Amino acid sequence: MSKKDLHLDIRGDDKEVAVIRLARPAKRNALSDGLILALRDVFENLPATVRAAVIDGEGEHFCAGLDLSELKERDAGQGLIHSRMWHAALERVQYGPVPVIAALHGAVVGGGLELASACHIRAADDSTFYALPEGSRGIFVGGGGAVRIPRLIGAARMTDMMLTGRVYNAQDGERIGLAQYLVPQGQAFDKAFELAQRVAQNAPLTNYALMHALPRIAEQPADQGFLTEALMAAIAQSAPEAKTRVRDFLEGRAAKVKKA
Ligand code: 1HE
Repeated sequence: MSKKDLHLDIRGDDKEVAVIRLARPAKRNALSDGLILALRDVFENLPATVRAAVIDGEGEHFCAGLDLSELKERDAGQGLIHSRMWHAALERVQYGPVPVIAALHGAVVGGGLELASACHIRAADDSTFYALPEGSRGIFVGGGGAVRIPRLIGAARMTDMMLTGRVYNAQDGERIGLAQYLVPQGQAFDKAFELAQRVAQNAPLTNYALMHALPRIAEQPADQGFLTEALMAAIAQSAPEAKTRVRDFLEGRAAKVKKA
């Protein structure tokens, strides 16, 4: 691995979008330890101009999951540490500095689906397919998938995927909530980049609330969730940027919501 397997490119007029590309196409972007650590490092060191990120994969597949060639020599203790390493890295994706949009195509399997599920939005093209082959390899998810994937599609569907090896195609994946956007083959990156540019225009505090407060509120008992929501709302609306944006709307300078 190392950084040669993970490319970072800062784009946009204001250098506001980080494009992070898994670049091991010969191994279908399988996630070696080095690649997982590089992902963690990249999210810990994004330039201050960056307001949103895109993750995609080079070649025909987004990601083939865990690099199975590194699995064979690990004992139980090492396996535990390894899984916690994935957790730490994917937590930097989910709870890092900026919203992350996954551009999906081809295989999104095993740890690849775990990575995609740590992102905030998933845009898939028609070639995408989703699977959790851990079941047939005699192993289990270890990159946070058992926590994040049921929150996207429900524990029943995840259980079915792992027990039976069921593969979802792009259309069914979008239908059940694995992706929020479905576009023709070859267009996932463009869609994800367009979304990232849109997300980058939001007030940073709104994006922060969506990344850091909303998932916690959604897990809280309603009574606590309402209070956390109120606290977050009060903080967000007190920001000078919120006041400017609301004034811009009231004085006719901001875009209206258009019918879909
Ligand atoms: C790999 C891996 C990998 C490919 N680790 N080397 N993930 C899986 O069980 C999925 C395993 N991979 C596949 O099912 C297929 O490779 C794909 C459907 C993704 C792509 O198929 P294809 O025909 O395009 O490629 P290929 O010929 O199978 O693979 C090309 C090369 O990549 C080949 O190596 P080569 O040296 O023979 O050229 C493959 O061995 C290699 N390769 N996938 C290592 N995953 C935190 S826990 C997470 C647990 C998991 O993720 S388990 C699920 C692992």
